[in-house]
Amino acid sequence: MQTKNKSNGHGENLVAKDFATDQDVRWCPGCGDYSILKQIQTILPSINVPRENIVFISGIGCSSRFPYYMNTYGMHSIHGRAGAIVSGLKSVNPDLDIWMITGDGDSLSIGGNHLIHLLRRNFNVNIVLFNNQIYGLTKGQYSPTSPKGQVSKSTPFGSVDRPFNPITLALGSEGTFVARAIDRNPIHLREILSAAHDHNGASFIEIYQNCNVFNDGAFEEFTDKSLKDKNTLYLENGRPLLFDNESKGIVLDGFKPVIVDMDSYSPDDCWIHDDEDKIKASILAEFFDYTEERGNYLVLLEYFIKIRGIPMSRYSRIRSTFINLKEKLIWIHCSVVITSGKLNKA
Ligand SMILES: Cc1ncc(C[n+]2csc(CCOP(=O)(O)OP(=O)(O)O)c2C)c(N)n1
Ligand code: SF4
Repeated sequence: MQTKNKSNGHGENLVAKDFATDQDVRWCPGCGDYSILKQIQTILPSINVPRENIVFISGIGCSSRFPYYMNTYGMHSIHGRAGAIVSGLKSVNPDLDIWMITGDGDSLSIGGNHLIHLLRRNFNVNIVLFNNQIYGLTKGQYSPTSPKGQVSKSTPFGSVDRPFNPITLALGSEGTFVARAIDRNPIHLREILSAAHDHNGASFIEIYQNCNVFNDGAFEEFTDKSLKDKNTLYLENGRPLLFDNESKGIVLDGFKPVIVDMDSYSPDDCWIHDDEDKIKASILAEFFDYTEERGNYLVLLEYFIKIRGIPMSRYSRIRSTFINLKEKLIWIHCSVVITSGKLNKA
């Protein structure tokens, strides 16, 4: 992974630690958030964007403390509203490189409405959703991704709700880049973050993140040494769907994916991943999600889809009118963003 930036527009050679602040990181020891912070700081020197053009915007939650730890501009905003702020900022200043940091409670519960419209509008921004299947900051209530039956402080007898699958939600919201990664696989996570940044449109990454205090081991099937190969399939564009050291594969029986033993099949029989095929992405995301009926829980990592959408551009036309009409309002809004940044200029 390249960590040096050849040129960031100012002839600076930045490295990962240039993106760290002097703030004490206040996550619990062992929290998966640390890995995500580290991987984002690691890829930023290679994205070729000056630091003063980078903005991290979050809502509220443990994950949403993220902008404090980034030596870029940033805003730790209001619970669930990061999507609205990201949309507003990108529409008035399309040149900014905007990253939205959010949690499963923040963006799938109170902020669900903003998230789906941010995806639908396809602004060229990066949305990073830390999914720990719990509300961490408010000490362990169940969230919209908690599995049915989850015992938590707010569901002492087990949750009766059916969880969202963030991937099918993003696909259904017309997402043009939809991917899943996990905190415990840093190499893969960095690849996905870089690919998301390269995508011209709204990139959505769900990251499985362990909350070791309130929901420890939620993703153990995909991190435990003896289990992870059996349960994890890495999608690769143009490649057959193989996993468990290529001993298992996936073939299509009509429209139904079926897991097969590769003793009796060849890779040519398998489903070939096409990351521009939205219908197949939806089948993959739907079929391999956990359901009581199906009982299987094979997780798919990598991007499900990377299609060329039309990034939001008509807003730039509206923008000039808006600025003329509401100049003062725009300036108030922008100054909030700018003064809450923590860019330590060298
Ligand atoms: C309007 C509003 N409602 C509720 C809250 C309380 N609250 C703060 S964080 C949070 C949940 C955060 O969960 P998640 O997004 O999963 O983030 P995590 O802490 O797990 O990273 C809630 C309900 C709030 N701060 N503001
Ligand atoms: S409560 Fe959970 S999500 Fe929050 S910092 Fe601690 S381990 Fe991380």
